[in-house]
Amino acid sequence: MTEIISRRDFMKLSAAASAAALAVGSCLPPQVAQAARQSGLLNSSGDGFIHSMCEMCVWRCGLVAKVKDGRVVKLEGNPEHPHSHGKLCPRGQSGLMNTYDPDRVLTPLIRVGKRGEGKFRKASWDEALDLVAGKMQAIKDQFGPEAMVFSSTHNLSQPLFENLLYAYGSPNYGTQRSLCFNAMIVANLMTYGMEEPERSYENVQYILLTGRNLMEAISTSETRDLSHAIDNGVKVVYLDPRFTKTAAKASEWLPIRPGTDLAFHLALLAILINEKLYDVAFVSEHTVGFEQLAKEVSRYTPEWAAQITGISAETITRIAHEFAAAGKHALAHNGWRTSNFVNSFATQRAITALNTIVGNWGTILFPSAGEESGALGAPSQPPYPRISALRLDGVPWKFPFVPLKLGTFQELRDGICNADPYQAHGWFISRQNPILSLPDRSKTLEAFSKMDFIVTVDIIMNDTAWFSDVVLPEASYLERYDPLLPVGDKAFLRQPAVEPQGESRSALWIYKQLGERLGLGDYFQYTDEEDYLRQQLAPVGASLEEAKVKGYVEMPKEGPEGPGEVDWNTASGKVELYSETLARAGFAGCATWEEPPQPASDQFYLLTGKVAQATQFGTQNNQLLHKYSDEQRLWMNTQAAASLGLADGDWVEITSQAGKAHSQLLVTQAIRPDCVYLTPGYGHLSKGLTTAYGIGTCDSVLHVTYTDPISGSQALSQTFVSVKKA
Ligand SMILES: Nc1nc2c(c(=O)[nH]1)N[C@H]1C(S)=C(S)[C@@H](COP(=O)(O)OP(=O)(O)OC[C@H]3O[C@@H](n4cnc5c(=O)[nH]c(N)nc54)[C@H](O)[C@@H]3O)O[C@H]1N2
Ligand SMILES: Nc1nc2c(c(=O)[nH]1)N[C@H]1C(S)=C(S)[C@@H](COP(=O)(O)OP(=O)(O)OC[C@H]3O[C@@H](n4cnc5c(=O)[nH]c(N)nc54)[C@H](O)[C@@H]3O)O[C@H]1N2
Ligand code: SF4
Ligand SMILES: [Mo]
Repeated sequence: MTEIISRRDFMKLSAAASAAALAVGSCLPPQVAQAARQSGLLNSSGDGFIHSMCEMCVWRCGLVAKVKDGRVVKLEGNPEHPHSHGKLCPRGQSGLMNTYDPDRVLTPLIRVGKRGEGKFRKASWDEALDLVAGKMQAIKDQFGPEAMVFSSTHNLSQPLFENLLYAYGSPNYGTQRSLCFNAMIVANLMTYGMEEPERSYENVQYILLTGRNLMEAISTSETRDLSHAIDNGVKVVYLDPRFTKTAAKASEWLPIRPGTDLAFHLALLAILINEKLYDVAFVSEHTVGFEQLAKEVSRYTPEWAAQITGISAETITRIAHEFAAAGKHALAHNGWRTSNFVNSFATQRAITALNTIVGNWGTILFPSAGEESGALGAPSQPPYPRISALRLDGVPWKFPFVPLKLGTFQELRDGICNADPYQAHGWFISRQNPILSLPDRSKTLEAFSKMDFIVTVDIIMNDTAWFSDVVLPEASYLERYDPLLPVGDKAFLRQPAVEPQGESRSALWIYKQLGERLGLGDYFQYTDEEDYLRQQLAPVGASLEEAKVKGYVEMPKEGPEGPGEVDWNTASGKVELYSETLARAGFAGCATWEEPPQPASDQFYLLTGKVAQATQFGTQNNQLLHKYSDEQRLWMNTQAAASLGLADGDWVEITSQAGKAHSQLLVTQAIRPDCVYLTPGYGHLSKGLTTAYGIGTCDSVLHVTYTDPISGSQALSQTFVSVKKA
């Protein structure tokens, strides 16, 4: 079967693939309808409701899928899920078209043309898996396991992906976290000894949001909590160079100069400390390093911060007093994707210090129950082989504070390009679209060109799949099982609502097949997906049948921790406002001003930021969401446009140190005059995305790679561009 696939044939292929049933392996997909009927979820004509989890973003809200005649016809929120509370966001409601996207890849594909040309032939699973395992083994034998790079963005089958990579023996694991929230995570680890505290809005009276655009960059539960707080009259101060939907809902919008949030927070710390407006008892009982912090910040006056941030000294002083008056009921939100500048780690340290000195632990902040799967079981497996090879991204020798497992993805990519400290030869990618999500797309394509072999697991022909040698089709989230996800005192189930289309298979199945072919079967000791879930459920004493009916099982409860009981997992066992560990490594021990670079007078800061109708670089081909998406335009301030002689709707050329792009202009007051903004997720390269291809421009073409030396985060607002009429 050597069919060459052109763009036109692509849809035909997807349909044709579902006809060819290939018998492979030991764990065939479950007969969904039959199983659901036996559990009483579907009636005799195959209609009913199945509880499962959304996967349109990483928040994974609980959902209820309405099934009719073997098709999902409607998705609703599961009222018992702590994220969705019975409601899904627009992306979640559009999840049907994730499954019924006409561009779904429904059979394994093997490249036959040049990379990026989009010519593939269909293959059986046996052929594709043998090929992938064979290439991986050959790379390992010739160059060592470190020559194979693995990358994946947070997903439920990731523990099995990690089994594959660590059992294979590679240190090179790239995740989205350095593009996302490493700055926050590493600052929290250095301050509190935990990745991310839980935030409760129940007792909040004052909220300071630093670029956390919760009304568009949605996390359903927290977006709802913020909305309720606003309804209840809680004051919300929002810092963002753009007037976003959150700015529109906030009590006060402060269009701060990009990269200067650190100065703003240092000035707040100075006022609270100099005027003794902090929680003395909490500070003396639970923290170390207050004296060093007080000494450091005393020089950061509101007047000093005003000329840096563009926010007046009066406003800064007023906000400091309001924040202090709310005391332990005040929240300085540390944001998620605050990796805006190379000083983001320092900014995050200042934010953690502000929360600490008002003593909001136990009122607003709590230790995270997280996604700890401790109470769940897992198949037994041998220990991983010892990995002695260096990572390609310089963690830990160049980046001593980046946790080994998180790594820094953009540096890993540069390590590939520069063969530093050695040449990588293969790349295994799952549920990730690095061609668009990494900064500087031409560098990412260069890294791809260095590879002897690239394999991608996806559900559609995303840009990364388009540039791969083998594409392995995962069943969509409405068609498959995944490992259980603990949320609070429950473990939630993803189960198939409908049969997987074509030859698509769960990742649990795909990784096991590859593991077995690589002689690593001991790391995949489950017969099929249901067996894996039963092994997870065994210690909890709950049955899979119960999970299928309710969509979750109860987990053993842990009591709530008050501030006195929090287990600060830091070197001192307390909250570290000053860190000896950081100081010993030659970094500032506490939050200290670090001057960010600035654009030249004829340049702009290039901002990026989420919109409610899309998730990252993976949903633009969803036909429902596409219908409701805005046209992508380059936002430019009215005054700036006038001074360049540009008008609304003009086509412009945008140039950075990394590349060039073209866009139509949106002239607006909703952005600072020194900034421009592009919505990410446009400018797809894959012609296999028949809905999204050819629309808009890719902001990653422009992004220059800059890495925060402490947290390893990519500085996504630190790209400066010039704009002229095209
Ligand atoms: N609808 C939707 N929701 C999502 C996602 C999605 O793709 N779509 N993605 C999810 C993920 S993975 C994440 S990480 C979160 C991200 O959640 P957020 O971090 O809230 O989202 P972003 O839009 O990346 O960035 C927020 C804002 O930061 C502003 N900004 C840029 N530079 C600066 C600066 O220097 N200072 C300040 N104060 N602001 C600045 C931008 O203008 C932008 O409006 O959203 C999650 N939720
Ligand atoms: N310019 C710019 N760059 C950014 C950001 C930005 O705002 N602007 N945001 C940054 C942030 S916060 C993050 S988190 C990263 C995210 O960027 P990535 O980590 O690359 O993640 P996504 O873009 O969400 O890519 C998800 C991929 O998974 C595929 N997919 C969807 N469902 C499934 C499934 O069920 N199974 C499998 N196997 N695949 C599936 C999609 O088709 C898509 O190809 O990007 C970062 N980069
Ligand atoms: S926030 Fe929206 S897209 Fe994300 S999991 Fe929830 S419903 Fe799905
Ligand atoms: Mo993210």
